[in-house]
Amino acid sequence: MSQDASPPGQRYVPALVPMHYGRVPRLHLDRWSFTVGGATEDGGQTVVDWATLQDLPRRTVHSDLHCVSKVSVAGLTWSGVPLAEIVRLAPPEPGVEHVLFSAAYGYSAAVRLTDLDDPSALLATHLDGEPLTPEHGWPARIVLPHLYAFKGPKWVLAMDYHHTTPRGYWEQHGYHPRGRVEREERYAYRD
Ligand SMILES: Nc1nc2c(c(=O)[nH]1)N[C@H]1C(S)=C(S)[C@@H](COP(=O)(O)O)O[C@H]1N2
Ligand SMILES: [Mo]
Repeated sequence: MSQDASPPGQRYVPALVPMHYGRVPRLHLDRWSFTVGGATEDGGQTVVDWATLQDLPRRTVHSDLHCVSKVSVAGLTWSGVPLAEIVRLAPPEPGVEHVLFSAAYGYSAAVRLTDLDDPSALLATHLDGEPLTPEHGWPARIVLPHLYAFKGPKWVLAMDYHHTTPRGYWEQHGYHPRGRVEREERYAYRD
């Protein structure tokens, strides 16, 4: 859809193939929730269960997916709840600049709070008009099209606010804390 020019260093492949470590988790909707915690404004946790999620505003976004391993897929249609709505529902303490998303089996990803303001940033439940398949993150995954896709956990379960830069799974392995595709922020370098 938006394949005008490849972002720096990326090569387009025809279709989305599942890319993750380990097995596909089996989650249950009646036990599923997305919990917002850490440095929240009210000091507590907000638990968004599946029924609550259905009542939140939704948006559909057309975007490309960019894996940090240099493979991209064009023209995906995601829909779900804008992450800005989640932040509005459960705001952070003043001064918070980071979040850490956590998913089933210990996967996690560190994201700058300002990157959640992007109108394309979603807690996505659908891909191309259908509920997510188990391989692609059912029941919900994070979609941040302007960041490398490792910033978007499938099978996501929680978001925690942090005052200092957290390290998720790939950030602990030397990948970039910010991860913007247009700036080719793939790796964190030490001096
Ligand atoms: N829970 C979880 N989410 C994940 C990953 C993972 O290993 N575990 N891999 C990430 C990476 S590196 C990419 S490129 C995308 C791939 O999305 P896809 O499997 O739907 O193609 O998922 C991201 N989300
Ligand atoms: Mo990736």
